[in-house]
Amino acid sequence: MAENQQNPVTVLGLGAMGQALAAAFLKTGRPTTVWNRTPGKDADLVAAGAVGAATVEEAVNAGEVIVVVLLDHASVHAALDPVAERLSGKQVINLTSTAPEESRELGRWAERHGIDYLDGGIMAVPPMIGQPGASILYSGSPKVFDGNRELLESAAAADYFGEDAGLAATWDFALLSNMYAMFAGFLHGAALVRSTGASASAFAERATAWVTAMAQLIPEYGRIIDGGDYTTDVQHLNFHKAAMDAIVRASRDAGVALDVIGPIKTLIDRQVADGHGALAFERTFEELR
Ligand code: FVH
Repeated sequence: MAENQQNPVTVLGLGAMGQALAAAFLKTGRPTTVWNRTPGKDADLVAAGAVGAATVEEAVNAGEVIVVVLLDHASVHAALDPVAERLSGKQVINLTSTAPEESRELGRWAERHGIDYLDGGIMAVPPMIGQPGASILYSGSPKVFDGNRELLESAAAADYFGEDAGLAATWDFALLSNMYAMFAGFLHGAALVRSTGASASAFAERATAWVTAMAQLIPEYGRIIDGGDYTTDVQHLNFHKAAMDAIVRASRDAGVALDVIGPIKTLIDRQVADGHGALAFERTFEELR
């Protein structure tokens, strides 16, 4: 029997992401039931062939695989706790953004109720779902991951990190940390350039090329950190301190706040003060853990 006949899917939560995921599942011809706390968000999906459930209980009864795409950890419990007994023996794939410990708590909750639990972190925005470039990171039950590959890959590339339910969220949030720091750096640079009258768009063009070139160095950062040898002949922390001091002076002169760049200066200053000035910038990793 084909996977879609074996496993009707239910999607709980029809925000922007839940709607995109349900639409991707429907496109594969899989029987799909949808539910949302506030009624009225299922019209397009029902027109495309989904079954709209009036209650979460009805929705859970209809699916063997329950995909949960709600706001946060609290909303997952708010929706699932009342139907925990109904979920027993079923598979729950939770794609709600939850902190790693919250994902682990949900894994333990699921185990107590006889539910197979897979946690996921979505590395995409809703329009990317079903398109190349979207990926979802998973951890938790290998049985749920392996048994639903076709379903999962209809939404996005699927990568499995291990049985610890908190792993996907850890990688998700690590990547988001990288992303937020990059965007915040852009905002600081745009504020600097704007002080001269140049446009943020002009800066964006140059910043894109610069960040793309600098990103090529990231694998070497990884190798150095894993090797734990921070000795260097070039651009040691003393060098970076001088550069950062100048950037901070330039920012102050331009009236740009130091909220983004200030913490990086603090990290460098601390290492130099502690006698690590001759080591590479990558040593900053040691200050963070
Ligand atoms: N949208 C994105 O770009 C990001 C990409 C990365 C991953 N995130 C996470 O995905 C989760 C859902 O995101 P979303 O974009 O669908 O979010 P909203 O459009 O705000 O929809 C939220 C849904 O959650 C429902 N909800 C909220 N609280 C409760 C509750 N106590 N009980 C039941 N449902 C609840 C809400 O229902 P309603 O307000 O319409 O009644 C929406 O269906 C999220 O974790 C992102 O971080 C998306």
